[in-house]
Amino acid sequence: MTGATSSAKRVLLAKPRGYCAGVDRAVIAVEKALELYGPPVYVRKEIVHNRHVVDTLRERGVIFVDETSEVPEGELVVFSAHGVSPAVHAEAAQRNLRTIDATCPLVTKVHKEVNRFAKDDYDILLIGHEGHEEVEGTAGEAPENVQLIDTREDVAKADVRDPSKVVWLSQTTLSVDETMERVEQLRERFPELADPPSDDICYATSNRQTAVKAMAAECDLVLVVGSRNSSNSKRLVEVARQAGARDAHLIDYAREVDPSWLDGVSTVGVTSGASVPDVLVMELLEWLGERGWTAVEEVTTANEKIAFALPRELRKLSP
Ligand code: 2E7
Ligand code: F3S
Repeated sequence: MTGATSSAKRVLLAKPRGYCAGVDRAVIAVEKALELYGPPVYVRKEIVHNRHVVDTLRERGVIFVDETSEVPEGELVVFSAHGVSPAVHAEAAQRNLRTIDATCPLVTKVHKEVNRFAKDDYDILLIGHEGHEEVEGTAGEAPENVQLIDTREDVAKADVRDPSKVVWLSQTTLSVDETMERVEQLRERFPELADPPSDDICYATSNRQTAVKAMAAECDLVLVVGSRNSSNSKRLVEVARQAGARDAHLIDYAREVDPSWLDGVSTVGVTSGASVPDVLVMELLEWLGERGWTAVEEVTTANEKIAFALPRELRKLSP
């Protein structure tokens, strides 16, 4: 970079960023439920892991609960985009709850893979983050067959009955590169390890990582809009750093930017996680604009056109 351009303030804006098709569908499902049935609508866990989305829906009459046992008998409950185990469905049925399942279809696909491999009596090594709702739901499809592989230590601890019948599957929102490393470590232990029939890391996760990677090396600072509990958003911060960004931070709102992060910075990269409404990114651009970062250049690595039909419980009600 020349001296002249290196001191110029500019923003590189990643595309794709923000809402994926599964989040769009899940948020619309809750909005439709509010419209059709009126408040309160219960949602088990955060519908998506975004503070702004959750706070806004709460203001409109959504009650977020941790477990279906907290939902009064006979009421309506929406299951979050991250998916639920069969045990949760069974508990809801037992309590006579009406349900709308907003599980992302790409998570349902992984649940089906678990069932298929469990039926063939495979040991399933599920790469994912301990405690994340998605892996709890996915593992819950066949708890006897699934072992969670989070850290490198978990690779060493994995215990399979027949090394010729073992497959790896994964959470949808992991770092693509780190997952491949974990697979290689697993394959060293289990050379006959089978691959999933198709990618489990979803298109939105990998596209957002590709976009941030494309611009990271040019950035003095990357700001990722997303919440602390959002796996895919956190991965974008890590990927930005690994791909050469000098610094990277996760923020929910523009007001959380620490002005000291901008000291000596000319190029700021901006992106957002799959659960983040674009209005939050626009507010960040405005905030940066007020401080001299008015030149915004979009860095596009893919054009996403994918959309999902609403959950079937809502489709039935549509004319
Ligand atoms: C559902 C699934 O809500 P998020 O921030 O969730 P993560 O999994 O990244 O914490 O993002 C959207 C989303 C991603 N994956 C929703 Cl399974
Ligand atoms: Fe689904 Fe991927 Fe979004 S799993 S909810 S499309 S991040």
